[in-house]
Amino acid sequence: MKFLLRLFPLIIVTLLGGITNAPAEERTGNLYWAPPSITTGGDQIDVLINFIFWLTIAVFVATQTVYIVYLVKYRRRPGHKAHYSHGNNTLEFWWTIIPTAIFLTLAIWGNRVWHDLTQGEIPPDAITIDIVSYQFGWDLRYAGADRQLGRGDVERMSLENKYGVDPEDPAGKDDFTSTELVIPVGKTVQVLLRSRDVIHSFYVPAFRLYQDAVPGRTIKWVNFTTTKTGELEIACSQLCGTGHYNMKAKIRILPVEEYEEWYAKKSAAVLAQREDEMNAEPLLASSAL
Ligand SMILES: [Cu+2]
Repeated sequence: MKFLLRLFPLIIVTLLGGITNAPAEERTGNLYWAPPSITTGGDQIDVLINFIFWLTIAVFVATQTVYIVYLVKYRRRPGHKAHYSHGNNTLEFWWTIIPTAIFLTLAIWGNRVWHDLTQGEIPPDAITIDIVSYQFGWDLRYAGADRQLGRGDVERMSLENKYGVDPEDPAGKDDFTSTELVIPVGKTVQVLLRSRDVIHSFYVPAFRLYQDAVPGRTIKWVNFTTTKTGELEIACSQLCGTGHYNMKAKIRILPVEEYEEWYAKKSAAVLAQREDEMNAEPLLASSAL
């Protein structure tokens, strides 16, 4: 108990530090709706969401109107006797058929949109990025100079091997990591989504994208193509622990040339680092003797 009490000020300071370190970006326009979609498939989701929204409004207005009309029309008054209804087969038929048809339509429509956006063919020049979530942040891995991501395996993940990289796979030797998601505009990005600890969620409203990252699984169906450059944030939308509110990563959508420049710089840095390590090894070996 005493130990906990001693720890208390530290916990408070940590929490306050966390809060002040996380100033949310203030939204100025479009406060009551989702931010504009900037992915090629985003419109399909918007049409569906708008349809459900307006349908809900229409049903709400219709049912509330009937409710109010009946309240007034059949209110208790002297000289009016209550009428007991024993059901109406025609009415029951229609109020079963219409909602069933609406729900079936939404289910099939939603399923088709989901299929289109997740199961479509991924172009061969798509960029594959390994995104690993953890309490409380995101680790990203790019393929490096050979444009081939080294094999990553959830079974091999540990604190030392954050991406579960296979040390035998030569394709992984030049992979580089990043703390921000940098992508070129107009190119398809395929995400390999994983989690090291608890369930997190990769959520980018402007991409119309929301996918849980589940420990022990590699989710391969997340892919998107952006239509605009700009800066955004990845948010985690699963309450994953005490630092959940601060779980974010920057997204930078760059023109292709700028992206290639960034990519070349990152690849070169990792190659130089590898070379240094290789040169250092014999030295270490001789000093050990
Ligand atoms: Cu999280």
